This record gives sequence, structure tokens and C-alpha cells, in this order.
Amino acid sequence: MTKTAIITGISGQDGAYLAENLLDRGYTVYGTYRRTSSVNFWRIEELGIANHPGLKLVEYDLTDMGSAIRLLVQSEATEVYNLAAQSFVGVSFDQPLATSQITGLGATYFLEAIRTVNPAVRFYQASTSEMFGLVQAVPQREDTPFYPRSPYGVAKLYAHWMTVNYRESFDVFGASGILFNHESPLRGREFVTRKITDTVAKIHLGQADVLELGNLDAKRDWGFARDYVEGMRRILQHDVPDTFVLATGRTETVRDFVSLAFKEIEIEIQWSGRDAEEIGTCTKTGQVLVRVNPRFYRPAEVELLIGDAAKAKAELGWEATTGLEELCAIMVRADLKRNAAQRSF
Ligand code: NDP
Ligand code: GDR
Repeated sequence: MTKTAIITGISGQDGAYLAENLLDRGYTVYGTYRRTSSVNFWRIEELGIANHPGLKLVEYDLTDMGSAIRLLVQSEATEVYNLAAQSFVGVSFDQPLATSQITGLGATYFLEAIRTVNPAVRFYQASTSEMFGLVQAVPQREDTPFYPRSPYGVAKLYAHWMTVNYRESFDVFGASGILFNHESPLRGREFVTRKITDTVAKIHLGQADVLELGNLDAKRDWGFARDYVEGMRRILQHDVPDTFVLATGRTETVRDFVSLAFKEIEIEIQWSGRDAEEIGTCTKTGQVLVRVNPRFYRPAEVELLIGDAAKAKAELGWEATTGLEELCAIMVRADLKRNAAQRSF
């Protein structure tokens, strides 16, 4: 029998890759999107699944529990992947209440709908390494204490604990994946890796002069999104609902990622200056290609993330398989192609 899953946030990076993964396995997928005057499905279009007969696109408001109930009843889904969120950390400082509503409460509306309709429906919550925030211990694991550093991190931590609580209180199959940063050519351009690869491609093509960034010292554990959605799927197929960290176990600075991306277009960057005065120049021409702009600093920063995914490896057989150099190369090449065709999202 074919399975049916609901994915909230089908228009996002992970929604698109997860839909691809599940459709390939014969699932029927109900992908939810929010109503706007101009919905953009460029990611599922890029993956060639926008018109897949197994994919049903449904308009859905995350804060309308009636919609969640009707969606569960109508679809008869047995799995829900709750990926929709205001997911940009920087914006969460400007919109803390909207972020709490969508990123935090959005999960509870769905959990409550599942509890009401059918507690046997499996629920995956997209938790995040941002919940670890201010470093308490490294590498971060499932039992590392949380200390979120942004309204986004706080909202996600609430949703995470609600998922655990519904698991323990109401016997709902609520599973949580604490995922470290995962990137791809489908990443939004507001996130640092894609901003870097997109601007590097534009510089190569003569469409931009300089890359402006905030904190270059932040360290992240970056993996490839396509690997991570497979982890999500496995978390929900596990025999018991549980919490799992998904990460690569390697951390690098934003500065390192910039150097890697420029290497893809055969430019070596020399770094000089400090903090807001730091610049990156081309070793051959001396041209300034990277500059710090404090506009991109955050009121509170997460300085270091590095995850330990040993539990996922032992219990789910999951591990990240794409190295950072390969990931960066995939992203730069995709952005070179898109920008050359003047078709970049
Ligand atoms: P994206 O930002 O690419 O996608 C977010 C999705 O949520 C989009 O479909 C977006 O719709 C939707 N959304 C945003 N605001 C609303 C709203 N107000 N109402 C309804 N839908 C909304 O995120 P990712 O795909 O990268 O991440 C997926 C999930 O995983 C998110 O919950 C994120 O917080 C979490 N996560 C991501 C990690 C990562 O490194 N990528 C790491 C750990 C957790 P629209 O297209 O209309 O904006
Ligand atoms: P993050 O990702 O906050 O880790 O959240 P992002 O790529 O936005 O930032 C990573 C680090 O880079 C620093 N940085 C900049 N960031 C952006 N966006 N733009 C810049 O110009 C810039 N310069 C430096 C940031 O300060 C930060 O330290 C992502 C999101 O996908 C979340 O939804 C997810 O939960 C976490 O990853 C895990």
C-alpha cells in the first residue's frame, strides 16, 4: 500500500528535497504552502516534481487548527513532516512575535490536530542546532543543554519540547530531528552559504564587485540538504518516537566557506584587518572582493556549532555523505549556471 505524507513548507529548501525523496519511494505527498498573491514554487520546479501526479499542493495556514484537522482527515496521511517556519534567524530579532506564532505555535496546532484526529499519525518536528545557542559543551549531542540565542531559537525550543511533551503525555508519535545547518543550490539567498556562492558567481560573471558579510568568525557544521531529508525520513520510520541530532561533525568559519567558494572560480583570497575592518583581497590583482558590513551582525550570535550524530548512525544507519568542498562546488556551479542565464532565485 502506498503511504501518504503531509509536508508543511513545500516551497522551502527541505520541503522540496523531502518531497522528491518521498515521491521517489511511491508516497503520495500533500505539500502545504501559504497563500500569497504570488506563490513561488521554483524549488520543486528545479527538481522537476512540480507536476508529479503524486504531489498535491494545498493552501494551508499554520495557525488555523481547523485547516490542520481537515487536512489530516481529507488526506488520511500517516506521516506529517512539519518543516514550515519563519526560518531566518536574523529576521527573528525584528519579528519575534510573528516568529513565535509560526515557528513555535505552528507545531502545537498540528500536534493538537493529530491528538484530536488520530494520535497514531507520526509527526516530525524540524528542530535545530540553534537551540544549543551559547556554547555549553561540544560537540553538541541530544543531551547537551540548550541555550538559544535568538527569538527563532527560543521558538524552536518551545516547539521541540511540545513535541517531546505530546510524546510523553498523549502517546503521540512525536519525533524531533535536531538538524545542524544544511545547504544546497536550493537554499534561500538570505542564508550565508548561498549568499556567498551566488555573489561569487556574480563576481565571476562581472555582475557584482564585492561580497559584503557580517560575522566571519562564526563556525558552522554545514551538510548537504539532500542527505538530511533522508535522515528526517528515517527518524519517522524508527520503531519509537525519539530525538536525533543530524550533523557532519566538522565545523568551519564563514571566512573558510568564502575562501572555498572563491577557489571554485580560481581566486585565492588573502585576509587582512580585523572585525569590521576585515577585508578579503584577490592575491593576484589586489582587488577587494570581500568586505565586512556590520549591518549583517546579529544582536546575539551563535559562535560555534559542531554536532555529534553518533546516535543517528547507530540507530538509523544515517550519516552525512557529502563533504564541504563538494557541497560548496555544487552550489557555486549551480549559481554560475543560473546567473549566466540571468535566472537566479
Ligand atoms: P526555508 O526557509 O527554505 O523554508 C521554510 C518554509 O516555511 C517555506 O516553505 C516557507 O514558505 C514556509 N513559511 C515561512 N513562513 C511561513 C508562514 N508564515 N506561514 C506558512 N509557511 C511559512 O527553510 P528550510 O527548508 O531550510 O528548513 C526547513 C525547516 O527546518 C524549517 O523549519 C527550519 O527552521 C528548519 N531547520 C533548517 C535547517 C537548515 O539548515 N536548513 C537546520 C535546522 C532546522 P514561503 O516559501 O512562502 O516563504
Ligand atoms: P543560521 O544560518 O543563522 O546558522 O541559521 P545563516 O546562514 O543565516 O548564518 C550562519 C552564520 O553566518 C553569519 N553571517 C551571515 N549570515 C547571513 N545570513 N548573512 C550574512 O551576510 C552573514 N555574515 C555572517 C551569521 O551571523 C551566522 O553566524 C540557519 C537557518 O537555516 C536556520 O533555520 C537553522 O535552524 C540553522 O541554520 C541551523
